[in-house]
Amino acid sequence: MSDFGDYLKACQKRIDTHLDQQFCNSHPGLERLYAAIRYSVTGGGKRVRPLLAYASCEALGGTDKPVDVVAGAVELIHAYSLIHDDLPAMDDDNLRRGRPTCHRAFDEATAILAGDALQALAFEWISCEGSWQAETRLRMTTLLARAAGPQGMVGGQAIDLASVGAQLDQNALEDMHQHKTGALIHASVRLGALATERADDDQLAALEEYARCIGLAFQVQDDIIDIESDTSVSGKQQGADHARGKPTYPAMLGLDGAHALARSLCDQAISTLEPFGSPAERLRQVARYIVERRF
Ligand code: GRG
Repeated sequence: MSDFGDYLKACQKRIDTHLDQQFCNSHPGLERLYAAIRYSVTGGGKRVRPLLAYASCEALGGTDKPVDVVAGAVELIHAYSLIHDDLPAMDDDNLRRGRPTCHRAFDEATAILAGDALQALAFEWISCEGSWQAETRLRMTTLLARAAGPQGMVGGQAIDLASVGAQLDQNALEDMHQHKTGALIHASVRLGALATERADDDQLAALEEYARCIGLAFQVQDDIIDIESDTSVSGKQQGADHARGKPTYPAMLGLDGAHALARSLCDQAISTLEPFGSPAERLRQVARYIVERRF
């Protein structure tokens, strides 16, 4: 088995190639919209969600079915969420991945439409992929819709907006993140498994628990990075979210407590993979990567 760094690069290249191919055509009259879509989808990013879909598929022995379709769909939903999250009505950010945000590089209306288009395309890709049975496609679209919508990511964003300046306890903070970030991470793991069309209920339940743990660990680590990168630059322990009045794990548990929580969630995630044996090694490595990453 190649080392994880090589695997990560191979998955990133695989999804980048797939996405490039989907958006290489010109669309007369829609050049600006497609330029904004390409700008947002092909502009880097760690590709954690596609990585999870690939690794989850591998845990079930892999497939000759097109797992790139679900890996691409979750990345489109992610890209759409970042475009809309950066808008003036939300976080009003000027930079994303070291470049101007979509609405700064283009304009607000184009950014809104690019996000809307990406969301619709994610569902189109899954529902039109004829390699899966119709029942599988229905299951996948329902799963992704719930993860993206008010019961998932959009609901989490609404809770987040309502919580600015509020005192959330740890349960409320976890609930917000399980919706806002965890739901799509969860969908990525499950969709990778469903793509094989041979995941049984016990395997899906185990993967669900794995996804719950790493979804939360991802956010805890993100809060830690936010603080530590800020500390190293300014010498002050105040991350961007904390500065915006948003509750964070380091603020609630202290930096050491947040590190301990991330490690414990990673261990829990890895322990749920025992029944899968060695095919789940990539998922174990992804769990470690999520809590060890520095950006
Ligand atoms: C606006 C509909 C709508 C939803 C917004 C998920 C979300 C809800 C907003 C994303 C903004 C954000 C900073 C969320 C916290 C989770 C997070 C760290 C997202 C960034 O994901 P990465 O680190 O990004 O995977 P890259 O750039 O690597 O793709």
